[in-house]
Amino acid sequence: NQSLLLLKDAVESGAAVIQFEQLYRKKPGLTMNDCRLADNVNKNRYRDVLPYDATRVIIQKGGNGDYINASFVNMEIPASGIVNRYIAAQGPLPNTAGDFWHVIWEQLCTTIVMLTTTVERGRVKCHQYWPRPYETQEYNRLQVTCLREKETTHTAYREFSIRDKATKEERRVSQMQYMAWPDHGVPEDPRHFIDFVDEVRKARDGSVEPLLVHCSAGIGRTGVLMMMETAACLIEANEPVYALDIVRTMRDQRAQLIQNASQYKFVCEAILMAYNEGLVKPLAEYHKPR
Ligand code: PTR
Ligand code: PTR
Repeated sequence: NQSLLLLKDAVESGAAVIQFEQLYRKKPGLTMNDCRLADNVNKNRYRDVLPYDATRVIIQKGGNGDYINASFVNMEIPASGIVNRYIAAQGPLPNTAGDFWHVIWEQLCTTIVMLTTTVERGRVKCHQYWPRPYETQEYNRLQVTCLREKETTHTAYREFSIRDKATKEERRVSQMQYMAWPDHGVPEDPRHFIDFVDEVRKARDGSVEPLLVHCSAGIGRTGVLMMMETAACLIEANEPVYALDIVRTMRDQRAQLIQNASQYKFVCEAILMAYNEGLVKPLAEYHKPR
């Protein structure tokens, strides 16, 4: 894969980081007005991290207005015909946790990928928006129950049922949390991260619904994960991986994705590692009996 040889050179020479820093963080000409309306400002965790009007996720029947700080991001894998769909979101606030569950319900999400802990170095990064094991919490029309929870050193897996009180319809949603990754930083171990992204790909496989990815602001760590999954799919499809184009395509849909050069360098190195060590497994292999 010629593009990866070029990427390797660019990472090693430092050119990759320089090119990354020259990219726009926000696509010129796209408006961000709805997020600034009086009813919506207190639904943003950070004043400087906002969704474009064009790609923001609109809540239909949440009961608390139609705004949430979340964006649709679609990443196409040419040739294979696959479009990986995402909703990139900030970590819910106490006043937006209900809106968050309504998005999951309305957009038919089956998997939540959480890339932050609720508190980091004494600061709240994300509201604990889900109920504890075996407990149920109500969010407007929706009743959410935590069915199970399994923690490892770096990750936590939880399963929820969501029930619409009006229609009695019930669905399952799983949450995969990666815990070894402070904001503004990079994961402690690229291998753990590559394995985690592999788990995410397995969880997504076969479903066309958007994967809901969030961290604290919904730009840094969320962008790294989306880029890694996109690159893994491109490698699998034998398509070139043009790293800067991936960032640009993502930022045309949510501003500032991938927060800093160290995160960009990290994800480029993880992509190269995954490729060189054959860590990207064809998705078909997951379905073989073990
Ligand atoms: N810049 C942030 C704001 O505008 O709200 C404040 C902020 C600063 C938030 C640092 C998070 C920060 O990260 P850390 O908790 O890692 O210092
Ligand atoms: N104003 C905050 C800051 O610059 O610190 C916004 C911010 C916070 C940006 C966290 C990115 C952050 O990281 P992540 O998107 O990975 O949660």
